[in-house]
Amino acid sequence: MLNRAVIAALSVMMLVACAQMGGTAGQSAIAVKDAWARPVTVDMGDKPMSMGGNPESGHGMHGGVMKPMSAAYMLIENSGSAADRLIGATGDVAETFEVHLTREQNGMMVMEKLKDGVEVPARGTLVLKPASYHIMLIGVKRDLKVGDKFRLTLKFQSGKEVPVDVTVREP
Ligand SMILES: [Cu+2]
Repeated sequence: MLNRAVIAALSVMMLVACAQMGGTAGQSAIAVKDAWARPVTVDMGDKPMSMGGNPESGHGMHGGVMKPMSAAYMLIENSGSAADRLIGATGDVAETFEVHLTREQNGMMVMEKLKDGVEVPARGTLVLKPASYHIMLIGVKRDLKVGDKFRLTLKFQSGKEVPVDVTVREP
């Protein structure tokens, strides 16, 4: 037979359990896998610049000035029950970080800056990959050679900031 003390204790335990569930419901839970970025040479010397190929690689015009650029790719997993948005990144490897989408327009590959970022669905994965979503590194400050590592901090709409170690490799 249950006495009042036991019933009270059970009630408290159930309340705590509910509060804990409530605390995690409606939140994103972010984990990042397989982060990598394209190599880039910052000091071009007198070597000619290649203007062709994939717009995510190498050197390009940004704000009318030729700046060394790279792009970072990764899998962003959200095991939480609420969607979130990747809105940007910070780090010391470049001057500016932007969330971009590469897509085809009139037979040309063009990059679009996503001012509102990109959604990471609840219990889903956002894939950043070449010719699709990526984080553009604009004004890269040092050579990024294959095998180098650097740190980015991803920023999400929820306020979460997620540090990521990125390895430089060829696409
Ligand atoms: Cu880009």
